[in-house]
Amino acid sequence: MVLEQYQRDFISFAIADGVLSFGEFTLKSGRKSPYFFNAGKFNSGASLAKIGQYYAAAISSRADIEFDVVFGPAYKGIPLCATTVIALATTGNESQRDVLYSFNRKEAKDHGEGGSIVGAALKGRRILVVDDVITAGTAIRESMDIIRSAEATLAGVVVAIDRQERGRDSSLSAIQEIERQHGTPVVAVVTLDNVVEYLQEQGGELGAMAGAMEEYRREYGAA
Ligand code: OMP
Repeated sequence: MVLEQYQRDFISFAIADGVLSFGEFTLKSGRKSPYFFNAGKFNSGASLAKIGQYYAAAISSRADIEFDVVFGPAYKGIPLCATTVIALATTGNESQRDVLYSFNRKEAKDHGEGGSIVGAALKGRRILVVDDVITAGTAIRESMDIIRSAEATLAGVVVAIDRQERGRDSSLSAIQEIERQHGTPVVAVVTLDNVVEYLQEQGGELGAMAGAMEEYRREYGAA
């Protein structure tokens, strides 16, 4: 497995900004993880601009994914979809340069323009969902429901990190399940394997973290 330069830059940047941290964290699933990825810590203009470029790089690495709208599920997906389309406008593949974006409200608005989607309408369009992390897949399935009820098509999903963990009931990861059940491509800027490889390359204190992550992977990793 070859770590691309943008992936190496992304991991280094996520560690420096405290987005990727090491310790003991209890996940939504109840698992105790030696690392956590907190996208909410991309909280400055400069870091938001950069994260958009990493998502754009991951999307551009898959020219086969054709989409009209980048959709960011509330709340964490809202700045992510905006920064991603801005980055695509300058660095995306030709067909990805001028794409639309939208996001949902958590509570539908019953006055003014009404509805629960802000930005580009979804109906009849091919939608690329941008999100932070998929672990068990609960959050992403909500987005899939929104797209289905809007009579739109799910073209793909892009996340910052694929934790490569199996779901509760199968040996597949939530991402693998989505790919198999819906035929939907899921792209990650980096995977857990990429992070472990990066940490091993760095050695020292960071290298020591790789061992704990591999141990976690042995316990909870997807097939
Ligand atoms: P699922 O909805 O189970 O797929 O979990 C995704 C959510 O877990 C994210 O949207 C976060 O709220 C949270 N999470 C992280 O943000 N970073 C992690 O490294 C791990 C989790 C998690 O709890 O699994």
